Amino acid sequence: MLTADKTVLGVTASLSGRRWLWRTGEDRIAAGIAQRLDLPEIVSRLLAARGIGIDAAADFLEPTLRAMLPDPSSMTDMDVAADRLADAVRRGESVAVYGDYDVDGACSAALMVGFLRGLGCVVHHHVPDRIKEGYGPNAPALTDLVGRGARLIVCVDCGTAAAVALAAVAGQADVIVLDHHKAEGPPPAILATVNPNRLDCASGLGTLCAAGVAFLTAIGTVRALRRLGFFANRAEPDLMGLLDLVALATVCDVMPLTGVNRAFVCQGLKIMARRSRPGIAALLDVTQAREKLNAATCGFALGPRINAGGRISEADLGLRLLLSEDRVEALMLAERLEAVNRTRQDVEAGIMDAAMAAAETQIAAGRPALLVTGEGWHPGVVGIVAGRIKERFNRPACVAGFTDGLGKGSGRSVSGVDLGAAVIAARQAGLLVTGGGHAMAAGFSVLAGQLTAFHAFLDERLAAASTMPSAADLMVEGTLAVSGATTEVGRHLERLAPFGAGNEEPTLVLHRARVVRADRVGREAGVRGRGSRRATAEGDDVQGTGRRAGRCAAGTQRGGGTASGRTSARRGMEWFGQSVLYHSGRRGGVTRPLNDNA
Ligand SMILES: [Mn+2]
Repeated sequence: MLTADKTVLGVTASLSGRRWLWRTGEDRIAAGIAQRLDLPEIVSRLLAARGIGIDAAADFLEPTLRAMLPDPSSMTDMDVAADRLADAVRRGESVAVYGDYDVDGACSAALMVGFLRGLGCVVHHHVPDRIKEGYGPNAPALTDLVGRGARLIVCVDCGTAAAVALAAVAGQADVIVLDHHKAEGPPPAILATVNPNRLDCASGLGTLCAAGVAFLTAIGTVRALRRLGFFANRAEPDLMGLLDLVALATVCDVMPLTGVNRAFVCQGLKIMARRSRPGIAALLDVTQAREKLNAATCGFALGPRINAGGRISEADLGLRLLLSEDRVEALMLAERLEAVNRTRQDVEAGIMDAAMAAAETQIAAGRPALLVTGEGWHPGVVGIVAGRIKERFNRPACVAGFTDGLGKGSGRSVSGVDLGAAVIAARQAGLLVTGGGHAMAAGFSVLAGQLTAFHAFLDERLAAASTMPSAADLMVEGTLAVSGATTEVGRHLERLAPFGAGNEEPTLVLHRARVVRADRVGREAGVRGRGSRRATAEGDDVQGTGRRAGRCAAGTQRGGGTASGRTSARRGMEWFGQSVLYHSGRRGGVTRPLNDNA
């Protein structure tokens, strides 16, 4: 499905060192899709490049829950969990929801708390503090929830690996885990562990985030209650209204936006646009997100702010915002998160320059794995810094902050390099205090005295990374002339949205074009390439302004060529170019794109 056999327009190294490679699907499939659905060729080619078959194309363009929603009961333990929750509802029991401090944790907790309260339960909740308590359930917090009267505890986005902590409340409360983290062994000895990634779950739903699992659990619970006649004289809850939370969590947990996840996000964005949840509406107002709501709004505007509380302030700020039913309170919480997020950015900026410089030195020394540390670096932001370093150098990168001789760190990897396995192996080799993760991300803690040995271990284990190009390849899916970048084509391309993991924003090369002006747009613009950039492109006598949505790369080809007359390209290119018009240094010369690193 993915062929990358030759470079696009002969670009073997852009100014930022990237190769431009084709990402294309099979011509036969593209042609079949175009014919079946009467689409412009460029759209059918993009669908084929995403591995979408002829029969699946219609559902991809119109992803309905009716077509995509799986049977909740296909997940191991779901029926037990749903029956127990239905029981709690019928008896009006006191329930506790134990969450997590990231966006998926906050969303899945808000979903469960709201759902159960709506059905009449008394619901307590707890979100652990990242630094004081760490990830996952802990015995003191669980015991406290029992002390507050909870007879049923629902852990969301955590709990699969918490057998020891969960044993603390055995016999005092039933425990249900709704999680999606990969299980390494058997589930804990509790009432129910609903997790598509537990070893014995054959549902095939491994790409759900925890909020997706919680949503399916809500459906299962309503179904159980319906069977019991609970709704004989009362209305059933509006489960679709919970999809804004599922969409937000799915995007922010970087789940692939395909299959049922795509349906969740499409429907959830519509719910969000109705502004019925005061917390999300308030956060949108505070962030002044003016563009049409899309996956990027979740990933870049809402997500970081909800996360900010858990990173450097009160862990449950995000959950409280999502649960708020009062617009005034919601606005106050949103403003607090906005302020916390600014502080987070400052904290991060304070680390970034030093970390980047250290990484650069290691690159110059030829080290395959980057490991940079600093005294007092805030453990809540080291993961973000690692991600930026990884992107800049296309190498696995770990960043740790030290306090009292103990470093708490986080790592991010490039595809094809399993960082999590290396960190686990380092822990097993006695080089780390704690360590775990998966292929693309890992967390660890390390003693100062072990740092050198840990870095050497990573270098050896990840030696293959040193042969990777210094910048990631840019995958290009098509070319356009400036005159071809019309509003109509743009509208068709937007039907492929929402874009994100598993369904990347298309990158198209705008050829025979020259950027004549480029301005930065937006408050965060240019700080770390996060903002958007407005660019004016000129293709002979055609001009256009690119802004928002899509990625568009412009290069000048040798010999140039004439685009077809002056068009409404200004309007036509509205669609394009959040950021990236790339261009050649010399007009008509060899293609040397200035910047595709945005
Ligand atoms: Mn999660």
